[in-house]
Amino acid sequence: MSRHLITSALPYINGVKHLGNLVGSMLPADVHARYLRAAGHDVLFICATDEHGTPAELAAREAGLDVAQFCAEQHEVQKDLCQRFQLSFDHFGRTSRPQNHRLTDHFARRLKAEGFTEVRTTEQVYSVADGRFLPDRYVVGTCPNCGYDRARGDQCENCGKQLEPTDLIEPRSAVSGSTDLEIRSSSHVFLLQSRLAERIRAWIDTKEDWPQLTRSIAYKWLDEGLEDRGITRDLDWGIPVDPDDFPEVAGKVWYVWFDAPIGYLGATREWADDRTTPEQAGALFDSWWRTDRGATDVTYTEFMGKDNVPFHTLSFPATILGSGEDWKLVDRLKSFNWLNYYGGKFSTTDHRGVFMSDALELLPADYWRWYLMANAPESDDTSFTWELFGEAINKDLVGTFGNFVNRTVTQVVRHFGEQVPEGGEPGDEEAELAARVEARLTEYVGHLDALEFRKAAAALRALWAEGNVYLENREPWKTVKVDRDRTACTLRTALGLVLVHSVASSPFVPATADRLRDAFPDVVEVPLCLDSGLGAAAAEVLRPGATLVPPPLLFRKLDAEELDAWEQRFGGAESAPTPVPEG
Ligand code: B3M
Ligand code: ZN
Repeated sequence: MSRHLITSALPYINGVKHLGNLVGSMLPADVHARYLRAAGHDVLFICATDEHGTPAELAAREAGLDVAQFCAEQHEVQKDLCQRFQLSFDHFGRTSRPQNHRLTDHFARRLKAEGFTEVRTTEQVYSVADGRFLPDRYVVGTCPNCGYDRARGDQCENCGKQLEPTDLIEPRSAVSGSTDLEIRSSSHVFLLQSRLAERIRAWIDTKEDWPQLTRSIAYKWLDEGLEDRGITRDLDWGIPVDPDDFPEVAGKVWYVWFDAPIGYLGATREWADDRTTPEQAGALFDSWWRTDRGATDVTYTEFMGKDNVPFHTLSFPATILGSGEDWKLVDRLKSFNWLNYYGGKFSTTDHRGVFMSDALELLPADYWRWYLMANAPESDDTSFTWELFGEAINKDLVGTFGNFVNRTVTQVVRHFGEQVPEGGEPGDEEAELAARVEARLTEYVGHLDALEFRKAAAALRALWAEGNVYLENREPWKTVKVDRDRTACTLRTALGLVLVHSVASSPFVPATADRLRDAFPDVVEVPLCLDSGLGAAAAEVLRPGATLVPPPLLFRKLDAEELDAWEQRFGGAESAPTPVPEG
């Protein structure tokens, strides 16, 4: 048994997440957490809503709510959706909670003490009409490079050029549209990342097992020269800077990307505070995060979309390393490409694509979990289409998994009643099946260990298929007329495989797995470990005569009409935004 700390990128608070967000962080993190628990490990799985920054302020304003109230409501909305998707967080916290405030203050103070901060004066755009400084991306105007008239102050979306807000022609506020803008100077705390670059590079050099996608993004930034970053902002909403530590920037808040990753620790502290006494909470928290206080045996794995990689390979490690304290750094970092919707982006603002709330309105979580993970955008961007979705459900879940379970249970109940059939002795075919199941399980857990989710899903699908092959070879529906013992042995073996499936499938389709496990009330409490020996263990615990409670139909087939109707409702290929012309 080993100890595993798992975090998913923290979903931003400004609205319900779409399926692309889900498959790029929270869902694979959950599959990993469930796998490790099923394999008998000690797991702490942490997530939270990421609540600070300008997008939260603007979303609150649009909703006509005070930002704190908006965040409180949206936190509950997201928490509920996560539960309904069966995301098995040990804690789902909030970056706005006091625990995160305290830790953010702590890291800022440590960075200052170690000489990694500096207060600098910057020139920034101030909107007179809005009465506030505008972050770069909230200044819009015409791109000096290509003439696109909605370029943002940080980058032109059309030609890709990196910009400064002062480069824009006819700049205006994205908040109000006002052109009454001024350049004012403002002081900010800078994190001196340039001084930490060599330490970060040396640390990344040790991560030879990281996926290529992750490493190449990190090295690209290091090779371009890691720049010092402003880590405070002129906003009202955020974690206020402690004026005793940084009097020059009193009244400002920490930049959202400074406090958000600290939120992994903040949410862990919330978890510890919830479950033990104040005296013990600190030690419990430390045992997961402080390598000098018990966390040396913890493996820490992070999950995120590729756009978040620089923050997790460079900025957050800079915070950790610069603190001069022995905090845990990430051991394994799994990043994902984009899931697109018919080749175009899912868009929160245009409400393009399928969102977590929409999905659950249509079908139970397991349908989505399976489709998304079996087609996870690991090596490349992938596209959601209703056709592919229908195929994954109808072929894999209905045709392979559901069909095997259904045929087995139907035959058992029809010929032997609601119990594990007695009689007959396993022979060569059962031994061969057992060997194949063991090989499939070895392959499956190997891919799960390697965080290769598509390959793991393919191995699981192959394991499901073994059951159908076995039934077709043994033909219990025919043999029952001539050889009852042989049939009993076949169906008992098949039921053992159903029990195997209930454990093996639990990371991907947990609700279905639970329903299958409930079919065997006599062994529902018996621990079965998800490893290569699962097949033998299941056969061992499933004694002849044990009760079988026929499970309800596991999955229903999706027909062409409903898939068409959903495509109409959510938009298909024709809904892709027309690409903006190049250059
Ligand atoms: N909230 C993800 C995003 O909205 C961001 C992740 C934070 S992880 C510390 O892009
Ligand atoms: Zn441009």
